[in-house]
Amino acid sequence: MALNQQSGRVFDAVVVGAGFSGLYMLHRLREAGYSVRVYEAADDVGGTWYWNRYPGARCDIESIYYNYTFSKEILNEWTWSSRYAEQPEILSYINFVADKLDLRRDIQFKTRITAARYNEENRNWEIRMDDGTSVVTEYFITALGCLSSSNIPKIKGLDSFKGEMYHTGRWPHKKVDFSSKRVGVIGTGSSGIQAIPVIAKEAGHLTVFQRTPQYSCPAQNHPLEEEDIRKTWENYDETKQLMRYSQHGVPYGPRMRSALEDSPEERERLYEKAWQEGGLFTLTYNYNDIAMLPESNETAASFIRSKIKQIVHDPEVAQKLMPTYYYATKRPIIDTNYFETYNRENVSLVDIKAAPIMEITPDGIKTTDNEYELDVLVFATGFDAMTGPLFKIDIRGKNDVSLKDKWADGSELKTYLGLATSGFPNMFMLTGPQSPSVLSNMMVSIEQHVDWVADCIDYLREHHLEAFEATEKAEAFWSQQCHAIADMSLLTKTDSWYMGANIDGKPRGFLAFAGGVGLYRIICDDIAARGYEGFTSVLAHDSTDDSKVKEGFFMSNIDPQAWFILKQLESAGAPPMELLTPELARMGDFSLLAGAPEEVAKVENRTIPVPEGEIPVRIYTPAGEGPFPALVYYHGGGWVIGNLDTVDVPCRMLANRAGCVVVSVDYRLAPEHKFPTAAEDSYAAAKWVAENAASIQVDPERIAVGGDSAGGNLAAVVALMAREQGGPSFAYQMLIYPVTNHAYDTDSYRDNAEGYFLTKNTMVWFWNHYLRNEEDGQNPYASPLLAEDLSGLPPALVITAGFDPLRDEGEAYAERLKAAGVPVEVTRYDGMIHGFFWMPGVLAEAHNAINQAANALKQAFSAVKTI
Ligand code: NA7
Repeated sequence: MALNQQSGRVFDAVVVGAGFSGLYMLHRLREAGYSVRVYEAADDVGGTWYWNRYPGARCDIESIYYNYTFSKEILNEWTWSSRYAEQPEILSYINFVADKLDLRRDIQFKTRITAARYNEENRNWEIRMDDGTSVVTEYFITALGCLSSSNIPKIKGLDSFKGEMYHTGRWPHKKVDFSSKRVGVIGTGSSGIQAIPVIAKEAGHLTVFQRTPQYSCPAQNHPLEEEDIRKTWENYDETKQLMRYSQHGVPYGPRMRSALEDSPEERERLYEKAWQEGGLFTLTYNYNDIAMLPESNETAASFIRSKIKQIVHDPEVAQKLMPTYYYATKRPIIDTNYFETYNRENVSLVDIKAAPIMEITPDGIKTTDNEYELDVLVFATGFDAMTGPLFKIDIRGKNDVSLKDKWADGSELKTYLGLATSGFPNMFMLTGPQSPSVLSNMMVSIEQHVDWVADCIDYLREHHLEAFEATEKAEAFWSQQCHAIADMSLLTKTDSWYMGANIDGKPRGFLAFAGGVGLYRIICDDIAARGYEGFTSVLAHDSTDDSKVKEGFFMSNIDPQAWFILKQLESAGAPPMELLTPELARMGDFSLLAGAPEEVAKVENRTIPVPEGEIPVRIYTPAGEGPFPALVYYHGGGWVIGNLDTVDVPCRMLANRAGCVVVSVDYRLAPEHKFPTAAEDSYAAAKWVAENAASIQVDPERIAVGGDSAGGNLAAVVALMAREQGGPSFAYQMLIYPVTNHAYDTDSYRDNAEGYFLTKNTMVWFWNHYLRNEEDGQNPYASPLLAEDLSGLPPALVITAGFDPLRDEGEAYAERLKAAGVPVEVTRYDGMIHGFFWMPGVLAEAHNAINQAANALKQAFSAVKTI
């Protein structure tokens, strides 16, 4: 309160930084009628492109995609001169936009924000500037850029150097004259690799001090014709959509093929073609597993090493330039004549990993084995990325806790969506840590963040909500996803600035969301559509609504992990099943969700006879001495899709955990084989197990039937058939979210009609393929819930999922079984979605359900034994 009283003007929003993100944020909010002030330390707009003026600085994303897309007019009025624009041209573009939208009138330049403090009572922020003034704002928005805090390593003697010193990220506005001078460059990241060939042309002698050799591919930069640009944006909406829902923010993506699927010759041909074409993603996009599998990665890495060997004449120098880390686990680099530069007489390379820098002397650099006299020293040593710029401001949230203290330990860096963090209400971070930002085309990430924040602020105003804050639960969840996704790739296996590894003492941890900009957008949009789940807010003091706090993390109670998987499936772009042919629908591969198959003592594929033919089965036999009890298992998939592989993982787990033989049945599918084929095949398979028990080490007295979804339906139907058609008698029926009735009129159908995972339309599509006619739907062998009498059936386990159209019919069946005197254990997994039983690779609850089923089977089998 006291702080606020001393403050000057009051704004709806204060934005820090006038780079691409700050400028668009200003525009969006101003257009919506908010009062906004932007503060910028520099004396003009540009952000990254204002500061990084070093020779050779250019963008690594094709210029035609490295511009704002929010305005067609702006897009049409600007023409890029080359494939990869140089820094001066990008800065001109930013100036052009700032002029066009008249943005400067709301920007205060040459002003650095030193502190930002949240006032809990007034629910606003006090922002302090380096000129001693302060203002108050409801929303505090950081548009600081991810790479704006330049890193000059603390090398002994740094200040003693008599010559000129520069950092690429703080380059002077005047031209630096290298002619005839002895120049040293420390650092061979993107900046060093862009600057080195240009400096080499001018310098008397250039010495490059390299710590880690880098992979770099040619940019193959070339002038652009206006026609090229026009063509790109001819299909403006489509191109924009492609970029927005892509992995990296460009309108193309990787080929869906493993590098290991091609012959070495074919790989070589494709890599060579990519090398000639140039570009940031061209080489990696040949395959979709280069950043995932070490063996695939090595194919690309060794190709680039072979190129270095070809280009660099001196084999010793070439050897020093050979990188060994996993390719593309640092941001890939594209260059113009980088490796060729080492063939120049006036360039030498010093390996400072072999002989580290001891100190900087007044005359140059002293390494453990030599001294290098220098007139100019250039630091191309990168940035304290992502968190560095935030920590330069003393940001304090609730209870006066500073952001720096909150994230002091790397493992504690937690944000929700990279946009917000708990304890810091009404603060938004544009392209913050744990957003896709640095892994993408920044322009796509920036526009998405700005649009989301602007829409969010509109929503809060409309609903009279204040103190908008991420919950601890939400940020813990998000951070866990960020780590899990990064850990699935090779990204975390390399020391890089993505990991915070380039800064001494900086806690290690992957700093970005590696799931791609498409998935990220889907997630952010969904969270907004659900009323900003994962955030809390408080009703404004003047609101007439008497409920005080709007709560919410996943108010719907869906398990966040399950929800996350749904979003991933959505972003993979698979169309709803009902729009596909059965053949196409059967091609879906969900093996990642199932996880790695565990070892089972024996797994055997066989065919068994059924009426009019034969069908495959897979028999899993656990370790130990038989005869074993057995579970005859029917996979799900609406009688239309699914096979033995779909349920391979849970079948293995059940065999091991329940200590039983599992016979997984590949019954014939609809629509080729309509009702009652699947039911009859399933019954025949169960009879076969009973009749051939001895030959497969099974005790015929202890056989259970089970299945999930349509497989649950078949298990229930087989139990009915056995009761009515003379056996065999089963010890148990295990029904996992079973289909039990050809009807769509339950609450769970109403609540979950549009998904999650299984929709009403897909269920209708399944039933229509399965049944010959409406009458079949009334047949208890299709709809066991309609059977007149359920007495005398085997004891049952019924598992249902909270977010599943089939929930109520499964539970209704359990109730009817109970009413008929059948012992039933029924469990609803509240936050779960249909299909979760075969997703142990990604869902903890799948493990719980499989363990529960295995225990129930064990008990049922032992009950039979003791009778
Ligand atoms: P980078 O990619 O962080 O590169 C910095 C370079 O400086 C890299 O070669 C580092 O070697 C080297 N470095 C850093 N600290 C030291 C010390 N103490 N001694 C010697 N060498 C050091 O920064 P850039 O500016 O090139 O690029 C940043 C991003 O801008 C880039 O990824 C694109 O997204 C655009 P190391 O590899 O750490 O051994």
